Amino acid sequence: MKMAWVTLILGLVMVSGFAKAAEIPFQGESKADILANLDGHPNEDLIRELLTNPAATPEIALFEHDGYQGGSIRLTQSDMNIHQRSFGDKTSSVIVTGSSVWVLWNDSNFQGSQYNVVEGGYPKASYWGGGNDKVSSVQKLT
Ligand SMILES: [Ca+2]
Repeated sequence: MKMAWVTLILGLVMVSGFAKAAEIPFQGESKADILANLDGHPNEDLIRELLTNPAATPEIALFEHDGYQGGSIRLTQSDMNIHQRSFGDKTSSVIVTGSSVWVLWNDSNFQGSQYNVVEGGYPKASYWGGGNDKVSSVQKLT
């Protein structure tokens, strides 16, 4: 009986610990700063949707140019070769929505240099620590 209580309490501590770990603050450029510069932005509607009305499923949006400009692709799960979406070696900025952890890989098949990103706005490659026009695969960790 005592063991059952210990197990229950340990379980509760672990669950609350995981809940806390999931509450990572918005990283990179702040949401307020992104929204403040959106009027007339070529991807204004998409960015507003991502930031103010995100889908229930965590998502990563890759943009062709700095500042969330140019063409884009949106992923809700891993993609081991974004060259097949004609988006290989193009990513210059990224927005992640929802509580999730993603890895940006320089090579396809989740290989080469890797950079973790969580919910946030990354207006250029230096924000995630990688190089411009390098991402070839994207892995969703959680
Ligand atoms: Ca680019």
